[in-house]
Formats: sequence, C-alpha cells, structure tokens
Amino acid sequence: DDERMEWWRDARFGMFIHWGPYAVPGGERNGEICKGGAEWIMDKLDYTIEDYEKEVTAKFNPVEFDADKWVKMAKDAGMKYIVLTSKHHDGFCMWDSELTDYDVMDASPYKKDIVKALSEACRKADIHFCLYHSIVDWHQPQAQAPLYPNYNAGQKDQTVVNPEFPKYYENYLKPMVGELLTKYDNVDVIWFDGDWIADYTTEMGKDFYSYIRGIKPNVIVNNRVDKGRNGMEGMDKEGNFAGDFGTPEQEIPATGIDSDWEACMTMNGSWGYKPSDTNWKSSETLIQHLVDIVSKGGNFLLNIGPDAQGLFPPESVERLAEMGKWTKANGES
Ligand code: JFZ
Repeated sequence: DDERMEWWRDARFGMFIHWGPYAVPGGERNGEICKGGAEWIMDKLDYTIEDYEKEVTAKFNPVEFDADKWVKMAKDAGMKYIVLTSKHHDGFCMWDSELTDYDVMDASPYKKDIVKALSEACRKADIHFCLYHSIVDWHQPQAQAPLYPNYNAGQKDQTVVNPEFPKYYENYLKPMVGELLTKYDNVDVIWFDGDWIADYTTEMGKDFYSYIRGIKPNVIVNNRVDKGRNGMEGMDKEGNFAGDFGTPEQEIPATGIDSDWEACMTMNGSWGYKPSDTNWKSSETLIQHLVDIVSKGGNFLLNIGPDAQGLFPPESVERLAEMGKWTKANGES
C-alpha cells in the first residue's frame, strides 16, 4: 500500500476547488446573505428544488472557464494535485453523466463537460486529478430531496431517513462514481463527504471502498467514505475501516500523527464563491499553515471558490502567486 500512497505522501500541497451552480448566487438571495459556506445556500436560504433549478442551475454558464489556466495557477503555486467537486450537496453533476439529466450538459446552458476539461488539463500538466463527491444529495428523490424545502440539515432533525436511500446508493451514487472512474481515467483520489447523514451506513462505506478499488486498484479514498468519519476519526485505531487518509478541516493537529492525513482549508470563510466574505487569510498565514502541516507529515489542501464566470477570485489569485514564490524559493521542485 505504500506504493499506492507514495505520490500522495510526496505531494504535500494540493488545490481544493468548490465549484458548481452555487457560484451564481455567491451566498446571497434577495439581499439576504447565507451563513457559513455559500455552497450550502440551497439549504440555508430555503430554496425549493424548482427554485434552485430555475434561479441557480439554469443560470450557471461559466463562459470564462479555462481549465489550463486553473491548472497553471495550481502548478505555479507549488501544488501537485487538484480536487474538484464533481457533485456537491445540491446534487448538480459537473460532467456528462449517463445517470441523470441534472448535469452540466442538460440542466445548465453551459453544455461542456467540466470534469473532462479539468482532467485533461491536469494530465497535460502532470498534476494529479482528484474528485470530491457528496454522499448527501438534496436533489435526488431517493436521497434528501423529499425533505426540501423547509429542512435545514444543519439545524433540524438529522435522524430522518429516506427509506429509499439504499436504492439511491446502489443505483445512483455508486454507479456514478464508477462512471467517473472509467470515463476519466486519471482520477487518483475520491474525496467523499456527507457521510454524517443517518441514511448512510458503514456497510455502504465498506462496499463503496471495495467497489472503487475493484474498478481502479490504485485509487486513494478519504476517511469520509466510512460513516461519521469527520476529521481524523477512524484513522487512529488499528484495523478500523476508514479509507486511506484522515481529513481535518480548518484545523491543524497539534502534533504529528501516525497515519496519513490532509488538512483542508479555505482562504476566506467559505468553500463556495462568496464575495461578501472578505475575511481573507494573509499569504503569510497560509504559508505558515503549509509549513506547519508539512512539518507534521500532512498534506495541505487549500480551497478556491471560483465565480460563476469561471474565474478565481482576485484575492485567491494573489495568494496563490505569493505561495508560489515561497514554494519556489523553499521547496524541492
Ligand atoms: C463539508 C461540506 O458540507 C462543506 O460544504 C465542504 O464541502 C466541506 C469541505 O465539507 O462540511 C464539513 C464536513 C466535515 C466537517 C465539517 C464540515 N467536520 O469534520 O467537522
């Protein structure tokens, strides 16, 4: 397994990209600004599924998106891999999926396969291409959709289960990840999220993990493939199933850890594009985090929330460039 993990352990620094239709409202609806991550706006500001399709998804047309430019910015910053959201909790699929029409080809005017474009740009530039994929799905009738609107997963009863969820898992979520792994043959990590929902089980997680490795033995999977594996949970117990690496979020463990881990972090306070959040961490702070994380044996996955046109916020571009200067002066590459 050391061989499979080798590139990832050596990588140290990667780019998280939270991108989807939620970039259109950018955390704001009718003058109201949603709390926390702007990628949660559907839930936070109580869109019905129909509202969201009409006001958000149907307006997602990022004509300025240039995959090569994004990959170059990552590479120049010293990053070795990119993790793109293929599907976030809103359920919108950023590739041409055979399993749904709620994707970039059929539900938005853009009609170009974003996963494909970025995977090809990464291949050309020798950057590892990875995907974040949400287990939670607010749009799928067999997942959380029946609870919308008037359901706030962050505040209300999280023990509510959709009895159809096993069908969603078996016939939609699982083959979808299989589709991604076969259509885009350079996917190196599947980064799961949404494992906290009551519907999802450890049995599903185990099945999912072996299904993925069965399709592509060298793929690396994070600990959120198992149920309730936030942060470093599951990574400290011998033989306890929890994927391949832990995922502390917005925090850095106090000391080195004896298993693989990756700290993910935002540059302001939101994963998705949120122009109202101007609370940017300085380049110095971000470089300190990188040093701190790497010295403790972890990887740093630093997030960008591109806008609805397909551009990185200028504040992010600036910080990436500063970090690139530093990694060039201090790194091995
Ligand atoms: C999740 C998502 O809900 C969020 O939108 C973003 O994609 C982020 C990377 O992951 O949010 C989480 C997941 C785990 C924890 C907190 C928020 N956790 O470990 O405490």
